[in-house]
Amino acid sequence: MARTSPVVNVMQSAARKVARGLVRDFGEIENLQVSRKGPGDFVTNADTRVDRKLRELLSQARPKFGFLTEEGGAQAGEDGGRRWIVDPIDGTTNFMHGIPMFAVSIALEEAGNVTAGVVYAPITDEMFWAERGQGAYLNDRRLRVAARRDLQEAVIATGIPHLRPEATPGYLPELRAIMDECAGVRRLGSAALDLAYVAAGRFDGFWETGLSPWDVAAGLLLVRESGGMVSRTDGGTDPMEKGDVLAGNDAIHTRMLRLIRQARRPGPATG
Ligand code: 2AM
Ligand code: CA
Repeated sequence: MARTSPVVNVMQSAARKVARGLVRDFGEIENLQVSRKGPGDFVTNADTRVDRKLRELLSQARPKFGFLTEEGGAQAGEDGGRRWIVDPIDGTTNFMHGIPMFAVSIALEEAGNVTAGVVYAPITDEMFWAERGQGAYLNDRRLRVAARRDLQEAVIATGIPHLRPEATPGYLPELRAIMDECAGVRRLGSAALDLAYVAAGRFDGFWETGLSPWDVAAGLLLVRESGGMVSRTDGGTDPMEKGDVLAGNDAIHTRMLRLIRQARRPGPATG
């Protein structure tokens, strides 16, 4: 049986509390889908409400910690070394479209290192959580990344750039290189869940750029604590700071890194 520390209890309980409202809102969104106006404002309100509620719940439990949240930005705390990194709804576009792949992501950063993380998917009621040095879990079950070493058998998740035409020419060769070599590419639309699924061995690998720290802070710890490798897509060691993530078991990570590097290399001059 997995034993949660007091701080992880605080994180899980905050995530579950706000999730109850999110499940209700999600039901409402299914109705709003058919209205002409769509659920846009409703979702923006849900995002800010959950952000505020999480800050309230976490501050009650740990009054001195600071915050970095998607909706509220950075707030210094009395305890300068510790802060919560929070994404109230990761996968907002899915949420808005009535697609159930979204999650609440909460990480605790201490002296620049993420030491605890939870990614909670309200619709499937799956609590992914990890503590530095203590392993990663789905509910009570210990997680390990997938053992598959052959990319041909691997299912790889990615994030396709959207509304960033400047990113498209760089991304397409990477996608092509990976899709030509693996068993299938998936695009869930929530980086936090993508990383949780890598930790759980559902996905064998994941890459995406253009992310923010709150999208990946908890998920990166999940992958590390389930025995996986994480880096930037160029192999650099600060994926969270750059919002540039490559994750998988060591063999898949190495293979993907090589393919992405090759895809980025300028082609031979022609003409
Ligand atoms: P969100 O749902 O909280 O916006 C999907 O590719 C992933 O990218 C999701 O985790 C999504 O988080 C994130 N994302 C979407 N748009 C983004 C943007 N403009 N900047 C950073 N991250 C973004
Ligand atoms: Ca997000």
